[in-house]
Amino acid sequence: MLTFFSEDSRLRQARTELHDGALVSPFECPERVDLVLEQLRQAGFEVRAPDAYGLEPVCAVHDTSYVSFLETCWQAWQTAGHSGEAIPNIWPARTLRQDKIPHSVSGQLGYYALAAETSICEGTFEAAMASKDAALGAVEYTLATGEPSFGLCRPPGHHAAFDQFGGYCFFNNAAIAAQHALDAGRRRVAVLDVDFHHGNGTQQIFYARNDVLFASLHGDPDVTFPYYLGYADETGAGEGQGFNLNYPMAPGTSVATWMKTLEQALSAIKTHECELLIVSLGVDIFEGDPISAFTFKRDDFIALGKRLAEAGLPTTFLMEGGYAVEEIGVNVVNVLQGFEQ
Ligand code: Q9C
Ligand code: ZN
Repeated sequence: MLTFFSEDSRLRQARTELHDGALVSPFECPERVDLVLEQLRQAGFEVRAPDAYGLEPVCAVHDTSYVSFLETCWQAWQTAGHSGEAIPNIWPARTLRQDKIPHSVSGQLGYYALAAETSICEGTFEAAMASKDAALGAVEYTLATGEPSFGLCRPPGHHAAFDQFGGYCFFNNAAIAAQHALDAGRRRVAVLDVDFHHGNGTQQIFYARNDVLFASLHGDPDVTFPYYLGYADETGAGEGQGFNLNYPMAPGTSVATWMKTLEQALSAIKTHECELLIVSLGVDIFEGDPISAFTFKRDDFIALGKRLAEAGLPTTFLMEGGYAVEEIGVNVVNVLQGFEQ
C-alpha cells in the first residue's frame, strides 16, 4: 500500500510529558515513525513524500487564531524567558470567564489546550504541518485512484479540536483529510476511529454535520483519557443527529467483543452511504501498549485489516496512537497487509 510520509514529522522532539505527576520522556516520540517505516520497507511498500498543502486545508476545520497560536507559541514562550517546554497550568475552567483570550502566552496556552501532557517545543508547528501533509497526500491519492493509501502522520491528530490541542495532537489530520474529500466533491465521508482513546477532536469538529459520519471504538471515558467526551449518548446535534457513534468499552475488553462492536460501526457506515472511509488508525489497542488497556495481539491486526477491506470502500488509513514502540511497525503493517489480502 502506498504510504505518504514527510521527514519534517521528526522536527518535534519534545523532552517532556507530564505523566503521573512527573515530567517524563514523551510516549509520542519520533522513533515511532522509524519502526513503522522499517516494517513498511520490509513489506515492500513504497513510501512517498507528500506535497506541501499550506494552511488553507487546516483553516477549513481549525480556528485561524488557534493556528496562529501554534505557529508562534514556542517563540513567545522563549521570549517570556521560561526555561522548560511550554506546558499550560491554568484553564478557563467552569468558574472562570470563557470569553477572554489573554494576551500572555501562559493565558493563551490554557485557552488553547485541553490537557497538560502535551508540551509545545521547537519544531512542533513544523511537524504538525508535515503530519497533515501526509494525510492530505494519502487522501488525494485515494480520491484520484480509488486505491487504498496510508498517511504516516506524526504527530497524531484525533484529539485536536477546532481550537484546542492535547493528547499529543495539534492538527486533526483525519478531519483535515475528510474536509478535503468533501471539498473535492465527495458527498459523505466516514471517519472510523479505532485508536484506544476516543477521538474527541474529530467528534467535536463534525458534531453538528451530516456530511461526515464519525464512529469511534475506544476505552470507556468514564475511566480513561479524554474522560470528558466519548460516551454512547453523544449521537450528534441538529443536522448531525445520528451521525456520531461512540462505542466505549471497558479496559480489558476481548478482541472478540471489540470485533463484534466493529460490525455495528461498519453497518452504520454502510447504511449512511459514505463514499470514502478514513480510518484513524491507532495501534494502541495492542495488548502491550504502555498507556492503554485493550488486548489486540499481532495477528488480530491482520484480521482487522481484512474486515475493513470487506467494507468495500475507497480507504485511507491515517496514523494515530501506538506507543509500544518495538511492535508499532508490525502492528501497523499487519493492518495494511490484512486489508490487501
Ligand atoms: N500520560 C493518542 O493516542 N494521556 N493520544 C494518557 C499517559 C494522554 C493519547 C496518560 C493520552 C493521549 C493519539
Ligand atoms: Zn490513542
